Amino acid sequence: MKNHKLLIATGNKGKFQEISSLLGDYQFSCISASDYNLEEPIEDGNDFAQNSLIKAKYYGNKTNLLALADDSGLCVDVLDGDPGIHSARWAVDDSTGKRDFNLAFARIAQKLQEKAIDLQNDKITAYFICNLTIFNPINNKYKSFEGRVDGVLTFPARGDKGFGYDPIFISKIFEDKTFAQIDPSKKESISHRTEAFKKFSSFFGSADFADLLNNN
Ligand code: ITT
Repeated sequence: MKNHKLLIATGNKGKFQEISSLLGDYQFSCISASDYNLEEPIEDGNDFAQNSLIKAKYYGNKTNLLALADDSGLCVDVLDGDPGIHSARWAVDDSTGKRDFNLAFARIAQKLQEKAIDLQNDKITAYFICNLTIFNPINNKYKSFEGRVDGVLTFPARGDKGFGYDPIFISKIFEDKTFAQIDPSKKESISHRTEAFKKFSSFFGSADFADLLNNN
């Protein structure tokens, strides 16, 4: 039985779909943050965990609902982990304020070329991080879980599935296909979000989880 209302605290449709799919078999009835007309919170944390907590607290306190937030991004080793927590910002077109991931791909390619990286022949290692935080606004308790998936970047971008940086990322397991070229269920079998979610789901049933849900 779906006995807990859970706000999926994200405005990103790609994330919402993946998180809803991961939560499918569990005890939550999912509500989208997009159903509320809220401004986006300012994500001024120094890492994924801090930003994930900022979002979970913001949306949880605004709606009075148990909230699950996701802060995630792509980290490129040779760029010292960039774009990292700035992954969403690297896709913003300054002239329109809208997101265009082709811009983000071009920005990464340019930074790599400035470091004399050969986009076709060098192995450009990278990883995605996902930090999930669940926050209860009634008792102020929260818990965070982090996942990672390693791979390499490829240029030009390929594929039309997935979202965000998926068209330039190839996980070690799917050797030549980007995350945007494989079936979403295959991405779900290994992704950073799934890794974080596995840790989250192993928390279900624990005394700490019962404590987090306890509003008395
Ligand atoms: P919310 O803050 O509302 O959740 P957002 O898109 O702004 O939405 P982030 O601040 O966490 O989310 O930024 C994460 C960026 O990394 C964003 O541009 C995503 O598209 C990208 N990203 C995260 N997970 C991804 C994945 O699984 N595949 C591809 N890109 C991903």
